[in-house]
Amino acid sequence: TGKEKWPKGEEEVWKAGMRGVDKDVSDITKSFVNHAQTSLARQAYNLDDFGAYEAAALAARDDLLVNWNETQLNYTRKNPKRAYYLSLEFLMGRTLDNALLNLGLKGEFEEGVKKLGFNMEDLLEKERDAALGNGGLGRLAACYLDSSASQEIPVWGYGLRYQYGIFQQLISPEGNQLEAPDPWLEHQNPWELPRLDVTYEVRFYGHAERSSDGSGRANWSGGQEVMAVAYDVMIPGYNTKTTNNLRLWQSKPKRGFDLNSFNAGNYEAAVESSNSAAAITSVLYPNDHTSTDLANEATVGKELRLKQQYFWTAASLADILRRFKNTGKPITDFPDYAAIQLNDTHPTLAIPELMRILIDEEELSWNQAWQIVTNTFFYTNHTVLPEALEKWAVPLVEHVLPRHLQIIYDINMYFLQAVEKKFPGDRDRLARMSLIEEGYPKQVRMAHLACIGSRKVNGVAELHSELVRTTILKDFVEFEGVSKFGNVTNGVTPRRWLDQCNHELSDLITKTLKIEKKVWLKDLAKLEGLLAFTEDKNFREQWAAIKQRNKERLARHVQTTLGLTVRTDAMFDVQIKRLHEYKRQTLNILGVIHRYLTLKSMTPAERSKCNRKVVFFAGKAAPAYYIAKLTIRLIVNVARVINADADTKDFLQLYFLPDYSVSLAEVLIPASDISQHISTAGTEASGTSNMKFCLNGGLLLGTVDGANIEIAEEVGENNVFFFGHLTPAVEDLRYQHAYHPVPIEQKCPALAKVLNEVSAGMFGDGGVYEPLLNTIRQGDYYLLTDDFDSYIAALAMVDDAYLDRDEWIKKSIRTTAKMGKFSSDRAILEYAESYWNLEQTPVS
Ligand code: GPV
Repeated sequence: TGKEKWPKGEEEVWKAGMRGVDKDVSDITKSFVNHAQTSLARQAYNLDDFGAYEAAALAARDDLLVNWNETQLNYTRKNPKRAYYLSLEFLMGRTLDNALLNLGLKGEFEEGVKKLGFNMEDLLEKERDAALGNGGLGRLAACYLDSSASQEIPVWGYGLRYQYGIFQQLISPEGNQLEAPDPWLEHQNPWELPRLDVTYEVRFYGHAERSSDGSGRANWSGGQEVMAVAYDVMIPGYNTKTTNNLRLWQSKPKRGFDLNSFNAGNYEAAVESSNSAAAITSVLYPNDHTSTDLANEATVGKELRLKQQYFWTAASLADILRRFKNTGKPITDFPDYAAIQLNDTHPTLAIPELMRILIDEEELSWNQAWQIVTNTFFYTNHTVLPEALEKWAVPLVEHVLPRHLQIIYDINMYFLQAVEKKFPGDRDRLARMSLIEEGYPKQVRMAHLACIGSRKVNGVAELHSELVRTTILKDFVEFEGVSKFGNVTNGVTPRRWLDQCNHELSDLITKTLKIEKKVWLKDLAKLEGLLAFTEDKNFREQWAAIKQRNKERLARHVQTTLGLTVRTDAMFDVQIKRLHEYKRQTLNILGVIHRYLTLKSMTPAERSKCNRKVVFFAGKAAPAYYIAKLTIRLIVNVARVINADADTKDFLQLYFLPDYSVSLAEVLIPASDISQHISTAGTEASGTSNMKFCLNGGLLLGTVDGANIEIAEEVGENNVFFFGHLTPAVEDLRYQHAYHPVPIEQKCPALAKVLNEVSAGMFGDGGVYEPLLNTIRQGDYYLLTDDFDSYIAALAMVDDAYLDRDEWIKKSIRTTAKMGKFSSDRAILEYAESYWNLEQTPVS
């Protein structure tokens, strides 16, 4: 295009002042020392490991910013269609190691800090996790950001800048979970860029008055106005300049305090209104898989959560629209330039909000506005569990967002008219499909709103997407046609979940495949080349030795953090995920007790032939989820008893590792021989940790559920351990439990024996656990009594397989080799191509 005119001042003076990305160790040490000296006001005399981490982070951040600036300028110039990923959760974990990996500067930084007297591994440990999420849903968002940038796709994330992330989990001496706050912003956060000039006003409450001119417009005024301030987090791609953006909103009072109240001498009320504005982004809600009406929150808690959702969607939409308007295109072109992905129903208010802007502010007709909306949004569903489907009480929505309730009712009216036209006289269908559920109070069904307001809807694994089509959204498939309802099987980023967390294995793979790491880490199907080496004894030995060192690393971690000694000459069996009845940690712990009782009943000679095993659990329970907390308590107390039993402790150890996090997962996953993904069939939408374990050569013990099925399809059924009833049987089994219950002693004597030992106090006061045990004895909604025997049989098969160590290692290699499909690069490219219609836009 020839030379462009320099924007301002003297080009040479500008250019002389600009930095590039550091390349040499000497540039890096210079930048490090410079930051220690000026940004941190420290010197060699008083720089500790934490300060050194901060100096390294600031040096890396400068490099990221160079690329970030170029990427954003490139996007502005080329103006490609962009996607916006709206998620209430981004479970990022630590950043420094990932930033250096993606910049290609790991080695240089390591050498640089060594010259300055530090050890990189120690510095990395000083970083605190950014834990703005609960579990799989939030971590998926983080993997997708990494893959978008790595694949050079123009995607921005939008979320909230919570002052407090997911709570810190403590375990009391009795085994109870205690929650402590996570003030992660206590120290300065080098990974964000405050954009104090990027602000929007967001309104709550007030009144909405429809105009009398028949235009359908309304005027919404009064109420509370809160400011949204942007904080940008740089998202570097792997081995590319592309560095995308994650914009997090923080709330603040519109004015420091309400001058009117202040003048009237009511100082307290003035301060209170500013408190309530700040409260909006104060804390991440710790309820996973729970709609607010089950979250045991007071009305204030529910209202605050609704305000969070609206605050975030309103600020994000205003920002997206401002960016679009800067291009000068007509508003009707909006869907050609912006695709908005709704990560679950949490951002669904974006649908009525965009309608409001288009109708009340842009003065479009209803039909024009609806046309734009339904070509802009895409909705991902992450669960079919009824209790997790979001609903908001109509009176609450009316109070907080009066104009949006009007719009929701209008959407519903036009929608139900159309349904009635297609299915005349089918009143049941209308009631089932309505956006409003009848009752006291009436409720807005957010999944229905997200569905009809979106261009496409997807589930997160094949089975789950089929269940979406045939259960919760069946009527909508019949009404709108099946082609709107698709599947994008989840994925995980191989950068963090293989190269970073298991660099020895990654190096062995590179050496063996003779393919550059930067190639196969972005084209994970290349792992298949490992299959050719399963018969290579030397390769198998190296493979096994790395697993062993990863176990030792985990054992060291447990030793230093908990003071406990874990034996490493044993099979490591791991279940790490949020505590939830459907995930059936209870099945696992009852299986452990069964194993313990079996070992106890053996002679020493019999025992000595048994497989040695260490079982690990980790995971948080929602603070109000009583049964989940009781499960933790049982695990901790079983561990206390069996780890102290001299008869069995050489053969069975059990640990509950507190405060599960991304960083802890990075140590646990590479150390696992077998991991458990044992949800009742049809309940786990996908699972993503199953993919991480298998990518690291851990085998899978699981039910025929979620992405387990697709993993087995890839690695072959003889390399996974499946058990339990299948999805189609579940409904029937539940019916049997409800109407023809069989006493547990009759149905499953092995399980009955375990429950009786718990009741009788083998692990401390048995009475404590009655409410947990009763969920199995009565109702047994998650079908433990149906699956227990086949679970125990599957565990025995795992033991047998492990005894043939050579064959086990082959299975492990085959598993890793066939995991290419589960890269989040594949998933994000599917969204970009089949949903958003985006193109790769490299920095030129
Ligand atoms: I809904 N998921 C989650 O972590 N939290 C939630 O509130 C809901 C869903 C999870 C699913 O349980 C997993 O199966 C899935 O892999 C993950 O979302 C990402 O899709």
